[in-house]
Amino acid sequence: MFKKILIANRGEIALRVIRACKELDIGTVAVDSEADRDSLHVRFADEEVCIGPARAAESYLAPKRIIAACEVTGADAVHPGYGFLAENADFSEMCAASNLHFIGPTPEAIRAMGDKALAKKMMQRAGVPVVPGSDGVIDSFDAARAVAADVGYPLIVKASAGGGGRGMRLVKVPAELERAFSTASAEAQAAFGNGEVYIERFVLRPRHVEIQLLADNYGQIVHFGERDCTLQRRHQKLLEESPSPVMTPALRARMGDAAVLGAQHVGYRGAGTVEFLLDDRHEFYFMEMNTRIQVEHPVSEEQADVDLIKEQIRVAAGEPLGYTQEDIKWSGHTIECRVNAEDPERDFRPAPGTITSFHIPGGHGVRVDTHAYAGYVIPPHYDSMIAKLIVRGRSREEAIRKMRRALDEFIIEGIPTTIPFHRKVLDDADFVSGQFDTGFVERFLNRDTQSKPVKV
Ligand code: MV4
Repeated sequence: MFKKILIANRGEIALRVIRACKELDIGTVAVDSEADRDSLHVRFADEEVCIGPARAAESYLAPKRIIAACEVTGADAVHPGYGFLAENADFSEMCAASNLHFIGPTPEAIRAMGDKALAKKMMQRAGVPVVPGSDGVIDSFDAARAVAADVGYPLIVKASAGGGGRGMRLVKVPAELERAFSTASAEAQAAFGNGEVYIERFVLRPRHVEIQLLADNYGQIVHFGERDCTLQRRHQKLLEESPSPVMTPALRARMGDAAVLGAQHVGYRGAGTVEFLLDDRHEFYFMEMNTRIQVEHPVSEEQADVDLIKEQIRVAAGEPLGYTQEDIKWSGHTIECRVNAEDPERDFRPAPGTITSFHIPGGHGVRVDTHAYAGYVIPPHYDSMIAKLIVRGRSREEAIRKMRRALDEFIIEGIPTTIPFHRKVLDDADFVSGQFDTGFVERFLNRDTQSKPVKV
């Protein structure tokens, strides 16, 4: 097992990893920027190294500074968390070259899944359902026109180097194709230094459902069921839940098997997530694979009663899984609300500042993952998420009631947060029914008046 892990991240995820390390008797090194010296991850780690100024490019995104911090402290492994360097194949190679274990998949897997067109091809070859479209990237408008005639409209042009909603163009009619193809490619070239694009049929009113995976170094892979992340705004997830309100045991088995099959095909190791689009006919299609632990991992932890970070560290250290798919059981219902320092009344504008009072909800089935506290100053340089509120109940109805109660108890003063937004969503008839798609949040926000709160 590792002796000392350096956590190359900040905020709640840094704290989350430190907690797992403590329970595994592994030493911890926190790194921080000059803007994060008062952060809780620094307080709770065994050691701290300040790696640079507030600007992420000179601190959390600076591979050399992080590797230097490992060398001075004698850390033997690096946990990248999510964001920052978590899906940077070059960084994982630099770690290996410095005799450091990067806690994550191989650089080859990170690279392959980061190339969205290649990832889709590999998944298709493995037998995972994909959205009908071009066979890989398209290099001319003539080729695009030929594919479009086959695929039909509406269609979507996606950047190979994009992902997470970046570099996409919806094309409703043939007349829009040429512009969409050239602007998508030019934008991708400017944003990612790679102008390659591919084409897919546009799946109407889908849900976003993803499968949590864990693979050891010996080819054993299990899944921990799904998370429904349909509730998003501009590709930012706001609320996640498990099970998906539209899931059936048969669909879960098929989706879980598909995700495991795809991961086996790419020789996957570690924790990962396969994202699917799910249409209204219960057909699902591979969307992307995330080669990191995700923000919403606690939903699966609560649902399947597992500490995914500890498991991720164990398999990275070379331990075999030690259990099979049949050993994994899920029960009840889990919901997570992301609490962001943003003003829902002002287009969710980030609102950093000082938290003057902070009271965390508690009670049975309530979990809060946060690095914030009363008096904490939220720096303006990073992500605006300050807490995750996770509740579980025996049923979706019980979880909704518990979430309403917990949101009412969560007191944060000094800055605006997304708590009032979540509270309204939890009263919404369409949310409560479970019958919604990725357009829910936009429709909800554009409504003149909120519908009467519904009981569950
Ligand atoms: C799609 C799609 C419809 N059809 N692909 C958005 C994020 C990126 N991972 C892919 N995305 C989409 N791809 C096809 N062929 C609709 C979306 C999409 C979406 C997906 C999941 C959650 C929210 C979304 C919001 C808008 C568009």
